[in-house]
Amino acid sequence: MKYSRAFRLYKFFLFIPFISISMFAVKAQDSLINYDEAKIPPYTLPDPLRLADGKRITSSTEWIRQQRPKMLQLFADNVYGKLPGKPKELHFVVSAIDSSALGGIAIRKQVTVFFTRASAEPKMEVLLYLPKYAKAPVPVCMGLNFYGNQTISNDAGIKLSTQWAPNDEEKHLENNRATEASRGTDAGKWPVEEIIKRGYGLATAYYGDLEPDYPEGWKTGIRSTMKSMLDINEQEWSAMGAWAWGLSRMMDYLETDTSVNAKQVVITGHSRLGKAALWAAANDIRFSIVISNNSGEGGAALSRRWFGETIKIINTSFPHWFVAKYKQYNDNPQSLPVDQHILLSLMAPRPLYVASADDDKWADPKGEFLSAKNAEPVYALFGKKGLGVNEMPPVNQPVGETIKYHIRKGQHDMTLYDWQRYLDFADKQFGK
Ligand code: GTR
Repeated sequence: MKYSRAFRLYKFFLFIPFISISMFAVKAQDSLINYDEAKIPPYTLPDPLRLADGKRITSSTEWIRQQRPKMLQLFADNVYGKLPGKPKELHFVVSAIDSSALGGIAIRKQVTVFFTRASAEPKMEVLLYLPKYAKAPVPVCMGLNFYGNQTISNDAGIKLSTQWAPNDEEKHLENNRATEASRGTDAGKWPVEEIIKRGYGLATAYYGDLEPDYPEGWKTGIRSTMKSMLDINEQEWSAMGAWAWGLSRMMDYLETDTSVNAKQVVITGHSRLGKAALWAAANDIRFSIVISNNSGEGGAALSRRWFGETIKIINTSFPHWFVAKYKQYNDNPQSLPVDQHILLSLMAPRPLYVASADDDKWADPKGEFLSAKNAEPVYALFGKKGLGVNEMPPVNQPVGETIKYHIRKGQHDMTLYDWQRYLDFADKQFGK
């Protein structure tokens, strides 16, 4: 997104007139924002290898059997909430196929993922592009989008989203709905042709299909509509949980599509959707490569480092993103039993790419780097190499092996540069 963080926060407060937190709350937070390395108080990160009884684990088997489930549980209890499984009545309807999309290089499928037997709400619309001339099932990159499937490309065949969307002049979302003019307005984040030409498919869905992104969104999203089906109360999970859950349902569909190599699915997400992707991948090991693009606070960045966005700020601006208990750590991130390097450790031994942008101070690029760095001990249990450096690399110079990191020149965004690095990484990991 091109707007500054402050402006986008401002817009967020504007489009929800009934929001209880006033603009003054944002102003009051200014003093809570730090961009000075010298002012960061010392902090100690929890050790992912230390068991509750003080012993340290030394093998991948101990990690998988003993420590990993405990760490995952700590994130569920304190940060993201419970994550329910697949609903019994889940089913898919391929509603449209174009076998000559994007000027003839791709097949476009539009698939409705129904969460219940009834062919009505609640559902998620998945847009899938596949390289047309593939000789075998293809690897697929997947992730949620911010404004509706039609915004990711100018392809006129994409169905317009019918869900609630935030009003946005630049994206042409009006009266909380998509308009024809919204087509392709977020295409900069989705270089579909490039992905297809590299031999990958692309699957995406609008995150608002799962839960509209505002504090009361749970009332119309899956946390309410799927409540009895999933046997979970609305407040036992979070908006982040709802979005992560949708990513796993998208994976459920991909597993049924014979054109897709479901063993080679790359999960990705930008910013808040990067946070959702990380939470999805921590829970669901079917995602074989995990990519965090500028996910920041509550995503890849360390919470204990006082730089840019903080737990308190994120919980105040977006009270619905995480569970209520997370607010207990607003003034004391040190007391959180986990930190985000442990979330990244939950990806092990799968290849993990963490990316920052140098103008994206709000997301704390260094905190993202250090988080990836501190996931190395868990990867080492599997004999996997991490970043291989101790200092942040210069801009546009990726480092690392199974854990990779780059800091791109520029703003908070997901650009062609980022995608090219991710595809290079996937090629290497998949031996392409
Ligand atoms: C910001 C929020 C960030 C990030 C971002 C985005 O306003 O503070 O944590 O998620 O939104 O999603 O673009």
